[in-house]
Amino acid sequence: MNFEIILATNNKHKLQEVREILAPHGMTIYGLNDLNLRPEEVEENAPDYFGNALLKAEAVAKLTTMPIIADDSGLEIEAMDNKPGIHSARFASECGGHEKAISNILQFLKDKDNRKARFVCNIVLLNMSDKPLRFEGIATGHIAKEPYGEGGFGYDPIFVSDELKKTFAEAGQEEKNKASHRGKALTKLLTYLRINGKAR
Ligand code: ITT
Repeated sequence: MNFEIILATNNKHKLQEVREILAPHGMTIYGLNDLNLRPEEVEENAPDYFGNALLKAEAVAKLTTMPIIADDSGLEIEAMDNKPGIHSARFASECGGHEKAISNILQFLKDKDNRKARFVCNIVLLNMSDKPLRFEGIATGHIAKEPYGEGGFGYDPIFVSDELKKTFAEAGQEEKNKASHRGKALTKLLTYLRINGKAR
């Protein structure tokens, strides 16, 4: 039987990416809507990605004993003191959406030589062992001069991956999953689940 796990997110793009990566390994990934779970709203005010992912997973753990994963991620831009970082979602909503956030970033970086950036993802797994487990993935790259590509979501159109030599929005989903912060964190999670006989 497939190993069943819940992804504690309101972001349908994350759900799609996590499913694509984990489903081929004998896992069924449920979104909150699939199980009619309505966790309390979480204020993501922890000091780091792990803390925020844990808050999201714990809100769902109040409602079920099933294994839960949560993802907290962000875009760190060197010339912006590694911002927006853990506040990437907040930054986008304060700007009025990702499109506006992207144009603000491009404006800020206009005359900057250093365009280095990285995406960071922390996945937390709850209800599998006596303590929460953390899996981290990092994708390095730089910020493009303008947005490129139609795929992906969020900040993908301006993030040029070192590995892919193009933006995540120009990459196909499979390509992005191989090079992305989320893909790398989930590869570590998969290793753990395989060792424990929960994934192939
Ligand atoms: P949940 O908290 O419900 O999971 P969220 O979208 O609010 O959904 P985060 O708090 O982790 O997720 O915020 C992540 C921010 O970084 C948000 O603005 C995303 O659009 C962006 N982001 C994360 N992963 C990304 C990716 O793979 N490509 C582009 N942008 C990404």
